[in-house]
Amino acid sequence: MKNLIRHLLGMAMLLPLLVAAAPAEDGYELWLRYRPVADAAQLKARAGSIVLAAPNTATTGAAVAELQRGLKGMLGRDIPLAAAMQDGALVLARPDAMPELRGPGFGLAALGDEGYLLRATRLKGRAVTLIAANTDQGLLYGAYAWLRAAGTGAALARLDQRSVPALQLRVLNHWDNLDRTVERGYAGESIWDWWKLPEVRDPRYTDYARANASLGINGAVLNNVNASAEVLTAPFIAKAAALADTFRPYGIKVYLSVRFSTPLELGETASADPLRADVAAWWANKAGEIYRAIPDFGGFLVKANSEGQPGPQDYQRTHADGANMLARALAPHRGVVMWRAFVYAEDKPTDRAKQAYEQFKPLDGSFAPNVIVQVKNGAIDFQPREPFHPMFGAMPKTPLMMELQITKEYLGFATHLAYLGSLYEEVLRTDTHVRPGGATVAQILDGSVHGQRLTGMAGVANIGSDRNWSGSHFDQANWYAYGRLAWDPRAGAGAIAREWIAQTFSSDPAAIDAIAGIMLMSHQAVVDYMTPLGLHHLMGTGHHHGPAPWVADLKRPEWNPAYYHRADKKGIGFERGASGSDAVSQYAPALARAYGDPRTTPEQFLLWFHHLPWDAKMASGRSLWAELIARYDAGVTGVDTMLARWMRLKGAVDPRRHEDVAVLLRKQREEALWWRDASIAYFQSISGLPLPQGVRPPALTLNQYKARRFPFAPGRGG
Ligand code: BDP
Repeated sequence: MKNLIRHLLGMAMLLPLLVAAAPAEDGYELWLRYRPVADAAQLKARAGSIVLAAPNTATTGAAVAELQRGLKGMLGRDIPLAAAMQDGALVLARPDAMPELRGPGFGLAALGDEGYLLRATRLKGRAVTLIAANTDQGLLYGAYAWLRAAGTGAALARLDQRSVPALQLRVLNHWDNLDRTVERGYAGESIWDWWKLPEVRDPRYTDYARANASLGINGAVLNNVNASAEVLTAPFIAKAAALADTFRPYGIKVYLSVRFSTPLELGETASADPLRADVAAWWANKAGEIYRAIPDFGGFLVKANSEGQPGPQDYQRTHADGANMLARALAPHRGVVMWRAFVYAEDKPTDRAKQAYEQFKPLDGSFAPNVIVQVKNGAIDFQPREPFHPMFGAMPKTPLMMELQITKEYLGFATHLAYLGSLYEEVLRTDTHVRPGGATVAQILDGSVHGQRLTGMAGVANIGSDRNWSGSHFDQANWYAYGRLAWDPRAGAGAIAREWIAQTFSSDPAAIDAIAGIMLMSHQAVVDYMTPLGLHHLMGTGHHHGPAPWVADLKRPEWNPAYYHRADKKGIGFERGASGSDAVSQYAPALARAYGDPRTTPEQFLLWFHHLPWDAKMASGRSLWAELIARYDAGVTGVDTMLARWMRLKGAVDPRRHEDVAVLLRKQREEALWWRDASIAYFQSISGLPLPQGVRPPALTLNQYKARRFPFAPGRGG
């Protein structure tokens, strides 16, 4: 008894020490935490040593180092690099170093330059795990895939996976300015410390590269699409080159956003007209200078003639004239131009949603082969929910890449939990109807429908210098989901969420279920409390924080929320059917018909495509007015549920991150309520209708909501 008491006392004294020994989780490690796994025995049996049957390069070195780091974390042991094959070895092999892999049983030829094969098999009489690829890059991706399999509890002894990326360019777009502010960034300053580069290379740059390589992201556009001419001066090229050197072993190419008028602004030409020989020569020389510093430079991203940015139209030239001139400068170096289709002009009365298609569709087929047109997922601007952009499927002779926003400019910044895997999946899986039998947006992107060679996807990064990278723990999942979908646009958002949770929070199946449940309901909740039933662009002016559906006095009509909802005494919504702007006609005929008629328009897009009377009858049997209110309420209830479910996870998730998330969910709850109340107060002032029975009136008056100001909201950039 005495002994037992002494023992217990000893334990009690030890406890604080044990707790102190486990470092508090601050999110820095992302999904590469490599914590001890439940089934250590199987892992031990499959990873006794590492054999490198491939050249020893910076990239294979990174693959081996990551395997060793991962195994050290998951098993608590240092795993040696062995020369000879033993049972239980992890074998990283290229066919040129291990010719037996050329056999038909391995099918390596089909893996291309980036794919990999993971297989539990026998080699040289030994039971091993093979990680095979044709290139070092493929081996690195394979190493990460094996670590993911190990970390998510896959049956390693039966492993047989092969994977090839469906898209070629899988890039992050950083909207980072050279002064370290980040346009639409909610995770602190830019991670690029331009001032200290190129001499100071923050170790974080390597961790950034590791995280991206683990997902297959192979490019980073370093600077804001609203680009400064300075980025193409010698000092900044040297800074970009330092980052490129750091990323190179991880297969990540550096790209730059360029300002179309750069030579003019730097005072080196008298014009920026793309058809002038001196302008073209300037760009060709500049490309040469860049490639001398960065031999594998990826190319340029260009925002031209959009939101006040200069472009070829300033000289009565077309987007194709501008893009092709830059493409010619990059072509000798195998660089590409990613030319953005996010254009709308203030002098055009046309529905903003129609303008990109109108400008680009006639140019189909006139772009140089190394130009890819970058199109946002929807035709307006990264709204909580949008129908897919009608350009997808409508440009059979032009490579198109999709631009998704990972940073949550219109979805509550980094404070609201909104898992964007659901949003991305919804767009990618939509049938464009451009051919009989169907063609999803994902199939348009992967080039299989129109035979495109150049393919890609871009994600506007949510990364900053916050310790947790993304401003909140759950925002890391959006970076993760983007990367996984850029590799395989047909992957499922639910499966991706589960995989992320297992590596990030907990490998306990019950916790994974509970967290996945929260994530998978989050996007709909945000849509409901912000912009239900197809409403869009109702956010606060400039910063886009919070509701401001009442704003109607801004200079450009399409900057006003009132332009988008068009609510009046009789009804609400933007009529884009034949009797309105006829934006529906930009879709394939089957979709144009469906979207053109409110009875066949999916309810989630109803007010996107139609202006309807307040008493229109909805599927639920309610009037549109009552339905709208019910949706706002559902959004708030959704956040209540998310918070309640999260609170039940106390103990299942480490205390620090549990509390971090709980604090944000409480803030989200307040803000969801604010969205609901302010929106109802405003729309009621327009419709003049009473609140349906039992509906709680807004807490404040409309004027009180209108009076809110956010002068220091983050993300406005420089
Ligand atoms: C909008 C942003 C703006 C960007 C623009 C773009 O509000 O900051 O510059 O898109 O994508 O969403 O060019």
